Amino acid sequence: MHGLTQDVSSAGSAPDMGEIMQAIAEHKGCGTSGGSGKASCGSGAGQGDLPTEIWEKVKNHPCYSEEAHHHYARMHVAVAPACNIQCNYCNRKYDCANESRPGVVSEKLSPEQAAKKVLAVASTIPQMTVLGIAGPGDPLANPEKTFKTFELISKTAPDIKLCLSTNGLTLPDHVDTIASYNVDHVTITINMVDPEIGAKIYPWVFYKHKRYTGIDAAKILTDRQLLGLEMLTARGILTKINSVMIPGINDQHLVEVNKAVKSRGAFLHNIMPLISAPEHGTVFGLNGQRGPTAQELKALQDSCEGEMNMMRHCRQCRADAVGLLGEDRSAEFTTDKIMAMEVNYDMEGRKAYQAAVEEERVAKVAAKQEELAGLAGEMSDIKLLVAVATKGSGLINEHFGHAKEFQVYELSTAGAKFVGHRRVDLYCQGGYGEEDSLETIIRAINDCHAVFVAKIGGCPKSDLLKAGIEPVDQFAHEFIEKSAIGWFKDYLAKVNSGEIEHVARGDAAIRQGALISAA
Ligand code: CLF
Ligand code: SF4
Repeated sequence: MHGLTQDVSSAGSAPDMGEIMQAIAEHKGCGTSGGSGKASCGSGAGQGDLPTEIWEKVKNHPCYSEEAHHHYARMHVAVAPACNIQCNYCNRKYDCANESRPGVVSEKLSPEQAAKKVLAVASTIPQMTVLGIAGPGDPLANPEKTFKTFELISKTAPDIKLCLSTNGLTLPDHVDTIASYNVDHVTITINMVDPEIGAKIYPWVFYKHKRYTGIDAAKILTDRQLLGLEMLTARGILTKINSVMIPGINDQHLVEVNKAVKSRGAFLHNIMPLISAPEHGTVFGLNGQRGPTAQELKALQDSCEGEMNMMRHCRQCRADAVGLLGEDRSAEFTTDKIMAMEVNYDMEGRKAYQAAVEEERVAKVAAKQEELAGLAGEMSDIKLLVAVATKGSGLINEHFGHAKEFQVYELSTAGAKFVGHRRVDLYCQGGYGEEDSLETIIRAINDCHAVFVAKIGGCPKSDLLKAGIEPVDQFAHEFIEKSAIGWFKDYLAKVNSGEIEHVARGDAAIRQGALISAA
């Protein structure tokens, strides 16, 4: 099984990995397919698209591989409370908003409690493959606690990958320690490479015992972030860049950020929407700074995709998140509960479970390829979005009324491509439909032509139809991409025969409310 010991050996041959990383940086290698010019890699890259060494690192990391996120889970432990900078989208009462949704408060742990929690979760959720430290402040502003936690976990659960997310200010000071703990996935939040723009995002940074403000602060931050990135690349550590898209401040500039990080060997770029509401108490929230719409976010991600791998499945997790992305089980693992839990760390059982997951994955890819072959020769410029209710495993296996989010796929003659997700309020609360939540759902998926569900009641069905969104329940419990491609073939046939007219949909809303629940 892919374990840390294997990663150790690859991290040990750092010069080779450095070369590979450089090759990734130089490659615009996303092969284009079909007439669409669509990039075929990105976080959706598969085994054939990546060097073996890289594939081994990403294949069961739910954030670094879009495909893996349907099958594998991550967990965070909230061991790092302090922070050394101030972001205008952050309120320190809550978790670090560079990796979490605003308004979330995680339960803080000591490194020892964190190690126990990891064992408890790994015993219960065999597909949990990655442990991340992402707050609630900045992990590298709390280096003792962060590295002590990694040390304990690498001893007791050596098959779990270690992952870290940072604002980057002190990153260059810790790169060697990061490498020595075999942490081979690091996220840096980079929102600008121009200090003038940075001064609008960061009021201050605290560096070498001194507080800096304005352009001076932003200049120090960007220099340290880019230096840290280069140092990680030289050591063969995979890096993901998170950027918060802030309309009117850094939205256009993020294209430049994308180029800067790509040229320094970043593996993946994750452009996340600013989520900003007055009740979060942040500078941006109180100033009325808006977040992007779904179309604005997708357009920016699309424009960067020709340059490098884009992540579109980020859920802006809380600092104590547990489970598949989009399915947070942190409430099952509170400190009281884990301290009372019997831990049975069954490495063999975990391996067997993950082997079964791999078989399911292979079957899914084969089903998609088979259906895709049926699209060969179709000539059409139509591209449209569909929403899917899923509980994971790449299946349409969620009831419309139970969905807390919908995954969004773009369909074209090139196939089905994951392009995002939309969080919604549960439509079914206690077994009956709530009108307000249905309106919220329609706003969230208003840019989609259809919604695929395992089941749906008559009432929401007719309201969706009135809104121009086709509810599709005929593919219940089947693979998402295979079903979506099959439906799209029928759609094209109906357009070609004149039975229906293809009409473009409007924009959709990204939910902006205070997201304080675990889900
Ligand atoms: Fe955690 Fe981040 Fe590692 Fe993933 S989350 S430290 S890279 S294991 Fe993932 Fe969550 Fe998005 Fe982060 S979905 S917020 S990108
Ligand atoms: Fe808040 Fe994270 Fe920014 Fe620190 S780095 S101010 S915790 S969002």
